[in-house]
Amino acid sequence: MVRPEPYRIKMVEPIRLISREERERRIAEAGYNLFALRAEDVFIDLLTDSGTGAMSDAQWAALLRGDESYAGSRSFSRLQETVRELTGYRYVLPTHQGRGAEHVLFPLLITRPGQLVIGNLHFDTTRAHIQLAGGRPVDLVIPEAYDTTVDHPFKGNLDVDRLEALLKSTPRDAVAFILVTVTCNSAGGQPVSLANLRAVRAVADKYGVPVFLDAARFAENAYFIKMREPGYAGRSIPSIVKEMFSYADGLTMSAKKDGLVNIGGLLALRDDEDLFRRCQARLVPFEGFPTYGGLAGRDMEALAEGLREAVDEDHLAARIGQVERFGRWLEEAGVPVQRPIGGHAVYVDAKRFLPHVPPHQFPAQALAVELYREAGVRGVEVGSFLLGRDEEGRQQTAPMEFLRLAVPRRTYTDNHLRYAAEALERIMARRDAIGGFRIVYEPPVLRHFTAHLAPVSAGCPQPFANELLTED
Ligand code: P71
Repeated sequence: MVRPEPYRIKMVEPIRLISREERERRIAEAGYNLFALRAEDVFIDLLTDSGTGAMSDAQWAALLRGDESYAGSRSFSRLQETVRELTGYRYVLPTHQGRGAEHVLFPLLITRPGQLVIGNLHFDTTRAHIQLAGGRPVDLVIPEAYDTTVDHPFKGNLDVDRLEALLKSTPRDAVAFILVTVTCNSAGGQPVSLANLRAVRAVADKYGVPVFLDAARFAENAYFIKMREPGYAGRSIPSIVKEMFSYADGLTMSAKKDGLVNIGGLLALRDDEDLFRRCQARLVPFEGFPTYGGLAGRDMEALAEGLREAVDEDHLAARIGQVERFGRWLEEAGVPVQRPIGGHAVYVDAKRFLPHVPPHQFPAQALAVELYREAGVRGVEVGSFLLGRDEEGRQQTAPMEFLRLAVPRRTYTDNHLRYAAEALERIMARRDAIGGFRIVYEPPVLRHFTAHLAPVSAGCPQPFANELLTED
C-alpha cells in the first residue's frame, strides 16, 4: 500500500532546465567541478542533503518568535530544553554548523600530536578537523561496508574486534577519543546498530577512552534501528534516539541534516562539567556567546522545532522511503549502487559503472559530470578526488568510488528522482564511451571544492598537471 508524505506543499520554488549546449558550456567553464556551477544552471540539485531541505510552516512561524537577545535568549532555552529531552545530555552549546562544533571540541580532546581518533568512517570535514587539531583519524568500519554488493543491515557498524585489538596494543595516551558517525555518511548513509554502540561503549570503558557521536543523521539512524534491529520494532523513535546517545559522552551535530534547518550545529555533553567549561571558553572566541554560539535567535527557534519534527516516525518513513524508491529505480535500471540503500542518499558505485576508468582518473567525478551534461542533475563525487593526497603529496586511492546522489528532505517529488534515475539509465547504455579526468589546478586542503579538471582524452592543457598526478 502506498504511504503518502505526511504534509502537503504550501510554497513552490521554480526550477529550470537549461539546454544541453548551455550545460556543456557551463560545466567546461566550471573546470568540470560541480561545486563551481551556478545553482541556477542546475535543474535538480542532489549535491547534498545539508541545509537544502524545506522547513515546515511551524518552523517558519518559529523564525518570527526568535528572541535575538545577545545573552540569555529565550530561543536558546527552548533549544537547550529540546536537546536535553532528546539526548538526555545536560550541557548544550549551539554552533554555526557541524564543523564549528568540531573546531571547539576536538582540540580539547586531542592533547598530543599524533593521537588517534577512531571512528567507523570519518566524514571529510571531520577528518580535516581531526588533522588540524594534530590528531590522526583511523577508520574501523566493518569490512562489509566496502563491498557494495553485500547486504548488511548495519553497514555503518564499527568493527569492535579491531577496535579492541587496537586499544590493547596502543598506550592509552596515544588515543584521544572514539567518534561514531550515525548514520555513516562515507559508507553510504549506512546505520549503526544499538548493539554495536553498546559494544563500542563497553570496549571504550575497558580502556578508559571517551566516546562521541557525530550525530548529523541521528534520527535516520534511529529509524533504521526500529526497522531492522531485533527487539526494537515496538519502540518509539525518541526512545531509540535516547538509547543511542546514552552510549556516548557527547555529540557534535551538523543540524543542517536531520535538524531540518538551513544552518546550525550543536555540541552537547552528557555530564562532564569540566569539559563543558573548557568548550564554553573556546565557543566564545570562535563561535559566539554561549546562548547563541554562531546562530541567530530565530535559527535556534527553528532548530528546536526541526529537531522535534525530525523524530516523527511518519516523517522518517516518508523520507527514507523516498530514498529507498530512488535506489530501487536505479537498481532496476541496472545501475550498480551501494546496498542496502542508505538514509539520505543513493551511492552509485562508479568502479562498477565505469570499470575502464582507473581510480586516479576519478570515475565517480566523470560520472557526475556526465549526469549534469545529460540531465542538469548535480551529484557529488565521494572517492579519490575528494580524498586527496597523502603527506608526501601522492594521490591516495579511496576504497570506494561513489557518485553520491543526496536527497534533500521534503524538497523534491518522486518524479524529480525518477527523472534522475532515467538519466543514469541512458548513461549506463553508453558508458563505454565515457572517459576519466585529471586535475589541472588544486589548492592544498579540501581541494575538491575549488579544483579544476580536464578530460584525460583532451590532452593536458597545463604543463604541471602530469607532474601532479604521478601516482606510481
Ligand atoms: C554532506 C555534508 C556537507 C558537505 C560537505 C562537503 C561537500 C558538500 C557538502 C557534513 C557533515 C557530515 C557529517 C557526518 C559533519 C559534517 C560537517 N556533510 N559530519 O554530507 O555529513 O557538518 O557541513 O554542518 O559543517 O553533504 P557541516
